[in-house]
Amino acid sequence: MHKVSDVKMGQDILRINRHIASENRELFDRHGITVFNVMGAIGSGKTCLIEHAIEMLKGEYRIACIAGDVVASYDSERMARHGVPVIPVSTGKECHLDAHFVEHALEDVDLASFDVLFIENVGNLICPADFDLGEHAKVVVVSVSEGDDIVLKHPVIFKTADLTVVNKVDIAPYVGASAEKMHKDAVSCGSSSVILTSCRKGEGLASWVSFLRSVIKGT
Ligand SMILES: Nc1nc2c(ncn2[C@@H]2O[C@H](COP(=O)(O)OP(=O)(O)OP(=O)(O)O)[C@@H](O)[C@H]2O)c(=O)[nH]1
Ligand SMILES: [Mg+2]
Repeated sequence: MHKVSDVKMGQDILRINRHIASENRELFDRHGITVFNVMGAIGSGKTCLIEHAIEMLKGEYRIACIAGDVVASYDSERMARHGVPVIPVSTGKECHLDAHFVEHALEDVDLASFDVLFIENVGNLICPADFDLGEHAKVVVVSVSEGDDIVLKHPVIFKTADLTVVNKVDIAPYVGASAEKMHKDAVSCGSSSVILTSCRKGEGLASWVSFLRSVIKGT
């Protein structure tokens, strides 16, 4: 027979995570590194947006990436093709990164060798919202192909977002989705700022980079 007791696991895990995240943030600040936590739906375009960001910013800043995924090698290879160091973090079965994963990923890395760190989180609109990684800005990416009710179905993550990116607007007419509705919904959920993009057509990428620059200069 098992004894049933009242163990509040979730609370402890989140408290410990907040503690490690604040240590990560102190470390980043000490080294002058600006960190972006790029969260969002599976296949919404997180890696594509990071690849564009690397191309547009690598002349000005030294960039590094953490590619977090259940199997991280695919995205890390894509990022590395742009000539930046990438640390793959394969979570196995975990559906989000936590601050401890990030702490370990950076153990053997020279923190003086880069100024900007992109962390691609595992594709998921639920659990990543609970786990601070020590970043300076949270970005949430969705695309029109998830359906234009996706934002209202996952309000918590959009509430935490410093920026929501509604991507793949080029295919909105073909999937019967309204990118404008998604924009309005993200604002109503509390997202600080929202942009519409198409990585395929290059639309909105200037706004994407201008958001990144504003965070980098503000930290
Ligand atoms: N039509 C269209 N396709 C896009 C756009 N952005 C990305 N894609 C395609 O969507 C697919 C997924 O893009 P990724 O960048 O891998 O998406 P992701 O969010 O990183 O995916 P996961 O890491 O697997 O969750 C790829 O085939 C991209 O080429 C876009 O703006 N328009
Ligand atoms: Mg990806």
